[in-house]
Amino acid sequence: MKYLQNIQSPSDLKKLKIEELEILADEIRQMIIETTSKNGGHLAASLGCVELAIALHYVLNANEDYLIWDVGHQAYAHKILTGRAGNFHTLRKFKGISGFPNRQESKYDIFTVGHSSTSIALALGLAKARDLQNKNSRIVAVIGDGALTSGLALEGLNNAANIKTKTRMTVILNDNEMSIAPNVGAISQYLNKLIANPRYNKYKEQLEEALYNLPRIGKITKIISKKIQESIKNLVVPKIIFEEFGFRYFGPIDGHNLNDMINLFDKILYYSGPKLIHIRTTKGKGYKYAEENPSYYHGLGPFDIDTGKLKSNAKISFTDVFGQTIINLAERNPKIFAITAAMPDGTGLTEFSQKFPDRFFDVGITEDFAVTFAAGLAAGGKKPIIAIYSTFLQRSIDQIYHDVALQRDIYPIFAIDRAGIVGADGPTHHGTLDLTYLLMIPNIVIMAPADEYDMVAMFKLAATLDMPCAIRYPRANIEGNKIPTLDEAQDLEFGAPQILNTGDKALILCVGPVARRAAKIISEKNISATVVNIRFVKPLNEQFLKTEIPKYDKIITIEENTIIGGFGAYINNFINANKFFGKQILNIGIPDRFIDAGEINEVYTTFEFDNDALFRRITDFLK
Ligand SMILES: Cc1ncc(C[n+]2csc(CCOP(=O)(O)OP(=O)(O)O)c2C)c(N)n1
Repeated sequence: MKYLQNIQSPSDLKKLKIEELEILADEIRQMIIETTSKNGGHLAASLGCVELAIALHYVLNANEDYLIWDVGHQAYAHKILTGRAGNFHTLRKFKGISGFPNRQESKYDIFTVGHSSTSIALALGLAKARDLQNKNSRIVAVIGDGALTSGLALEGLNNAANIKTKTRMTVILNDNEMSIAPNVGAISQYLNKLIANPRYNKYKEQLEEALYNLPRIGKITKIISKKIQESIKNLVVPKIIFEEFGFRYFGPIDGHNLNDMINLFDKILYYSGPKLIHIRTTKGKGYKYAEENPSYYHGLGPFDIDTGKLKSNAKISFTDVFGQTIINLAERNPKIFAITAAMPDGTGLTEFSQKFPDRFFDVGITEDFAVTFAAGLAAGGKKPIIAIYSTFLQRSIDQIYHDVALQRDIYPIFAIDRAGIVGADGPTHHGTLDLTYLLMIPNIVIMAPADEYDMVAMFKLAATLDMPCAIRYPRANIEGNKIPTLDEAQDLEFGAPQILNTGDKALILCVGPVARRAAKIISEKNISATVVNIRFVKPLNEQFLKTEIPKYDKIITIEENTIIGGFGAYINNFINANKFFGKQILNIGIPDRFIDAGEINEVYTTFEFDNDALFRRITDFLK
């Protein structure tokens, strides 16, 4: 690593020549590939942004300018260039370097991010604050073509040229034609048109030059020339939407050409007003397998560099169970539709999309739209299943409340994946809140499977219910080695809990797979307690609870959700409301703080949720 070893901070870059920066880019790529091959991570997007990160840090002054990465999964080169090369081997590890920009980790990470499409709004806010302080910093937001499809990003564009907010800032649109899967929608089609028509900028430059050389006759020439420019331009090229939004548009330019990018950035980042630079990059650039299959290498676990193959043996996950089950359901029920917000692979819907192309919608990174769109489908007589990760569904709380539940008579199904601790992606991605935000909404059924049989039975049941249903399941493998068919999973009675152990010292009410862990601990350690897989978090099975709770002095709840407003709190309310006074209660769940990244079991230890800690906490409580 000839050049990389001398880069302690971005200012060290400025000592290098372009040819040397090109070698540095190779060294950074090598580091990214080696580290992600061991630790897993967001490989393809980060490989696509190596030259961009170098060019930006070369031009910007990191001590006074601001560089904001949207989502942040593409920012590995940025991390390496900003003093973290030495620690980069700890990427995504417990107590290691975060997989996303993190404000607490480095002053060069302007915001902690992980959820998409925030960069333009953040940049505008920063720019406005800068203007009010009469400072001169350059502010750059880097956003992908996928992230640009979200309403939040478009709201950013809409406000950038607003009279009150019109300000100097730059959006760099990193266009690789991919979201995680190929990008979708009109914006992506439009960007393709723009790329197919690169005449625009050449033409504009020539025209500007010609006008500059005209004899000056004051303001009028300027105004007339601008008008001529506009009208001729509209004849020869597609309208530049970004200019209609008040941005100056530059591009498309090659996002792997350091020379071109450095020259352009150097020239225009101080231009007044909002600017958008459209760069073209290749996702996965420099690693053959990732270039060939950028979706697969978007984010993955440890892999073998030579073959590109994953190191871990494929096991069956809850996501796989979901994917197969809704295919099985859709075969029987033509009303079943599936919706993903840009994550067909991650949510297990790829096969469904191939089998039922007309009943599948990838709506881009638009979790809020996805829910409201599903409400429309449901009102039109369909049974839509919206598959979204718990953390991203946070974007849709109002849509679930207002567009679904409040309607009273439309019944979509929410398939909430990655509920609970997700591991190496860390606090931006842990699904710690969904029970809380769903419990507060009336008229919705919330289920949580403890295993694959529960899971299949729950989807089967949800497809028949005239109520909106949410089924939350973790990023985890199932214990068994096959996905149950619809017939193998016994029909589930609405509200029916499952009693896993019986005993007299305590009633332990559990949500999701932790029920099986708790039952195992209880039986292995010979603790006399009743362990219940509650299955239905809402509505509670009042009859069952009214019979069971009075039998015990001690009640324990266990859930992989924040304890604030979660299942435990819901049970506490139930106990109070029914005047079961004098009970001792222990609520086990996720504490009221942000939870770090790491292997799931390591992360569990940080809040005493691993098996040893559960045993200790239960036995202490029973003493
Ligand atoms: C709100 C939200 N939804 C979904 C995701 C998952 N996600 C991470 S990156 C990504 C695709 C982003 O595409 P793009 O902006 O084009 O960047 P690229 O990976 O192609 O560089 C998605 C859907 C997310 N991070 N945030």
